[in-house]
Amino acid sequence: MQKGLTNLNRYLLEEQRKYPHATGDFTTIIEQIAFASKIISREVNKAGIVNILGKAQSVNVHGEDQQKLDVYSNEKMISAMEHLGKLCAMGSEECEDIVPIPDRYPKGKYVVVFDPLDGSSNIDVNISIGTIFGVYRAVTEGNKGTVEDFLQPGRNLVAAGYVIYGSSTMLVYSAGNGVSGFTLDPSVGEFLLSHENIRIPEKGKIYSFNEANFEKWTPEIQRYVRDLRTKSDRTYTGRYIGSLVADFHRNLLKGGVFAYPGDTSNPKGKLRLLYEAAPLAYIVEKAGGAAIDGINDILDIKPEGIHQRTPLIIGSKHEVELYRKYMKGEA
Ligand code: AHM
Ligand code: MG
Repeated sequence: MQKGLTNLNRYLLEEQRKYPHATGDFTTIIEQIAFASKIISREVNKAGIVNILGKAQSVNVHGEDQQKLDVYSNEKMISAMEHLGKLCAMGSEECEDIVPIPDRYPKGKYVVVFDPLDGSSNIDVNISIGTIFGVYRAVTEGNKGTVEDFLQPGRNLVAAGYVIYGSSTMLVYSAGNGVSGFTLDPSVGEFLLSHENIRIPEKGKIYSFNEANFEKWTPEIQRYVRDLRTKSDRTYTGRYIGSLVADFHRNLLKGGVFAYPGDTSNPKGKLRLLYEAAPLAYIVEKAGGAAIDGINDILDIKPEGIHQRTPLIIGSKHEVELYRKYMKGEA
């Protein structure tokens, strides 16, 4: 497909045509996620301005504004999708319980999970943040989604993606058939195909850990990081933004490993399996990389609760598989 001339909608329609039995339900869902993300992108840009000006005037606005932007993004995602008639429930990092579809709207066979605005504490310093999403087919009968529909391993995802609000806004997406990237052209308000068939390098040169937690890691993790620095056949460089989508996106394009392991304060790590780890694991595997919790593939883990946390080690196959070997005592 022609780069720069193919918009997301055309791409989705052409993909849909490859599956003669496709109903188009799925295309509609992704289109609406993209629509919500354009609105969020606009507000994130505005919030940046408000925060910078706020700071210059010594007005402490950021704490409250960030909070509001999380909530705003959550509302936009929900309102973009609840009326479609394609979903039976939604799950959001911002909501304690699953989000039902209001009675006034028809229901459908999919459920969507999302983190509406990840890394929002970075807004006031102009650092990229993002929206992460995943789509599952519901597994329970009836048209009211239940928690059971969300407690599926990531292997069952039918699509996943993220939007990064960076120097440009980009949507990266896969429905199983390769990973594609679309860049928002604000002059026409469209996501245009900019990155076809994204493949993560087999080996990378970047490692992304919050090394301030070093003393709280197990000896195996400490040894892995130490060996990357000193014993590896490659020269590594450390890059850590502290904004998952931005750290992940960079490593997806350049190669390397991002990790938020468990530590003595948070044995299960910080990141959420359903809204953050599984969708990004789906993307990375479709791009030729890997994602584990240390031992298990992230996509094989069946969540026990919708807000379950998991250690996340994700990126190029070489670095991720090496990490697994360290954890198993095989390296
Ligand atoms: P959030 O969901 O509250 O925004 O937190 C998630 C963020 C991720 O984007 C990032 O990878 C991580 O927290 C960074 O955590 P830390 O500051 O502990 O390194
Ligand atoms: Mg988050």
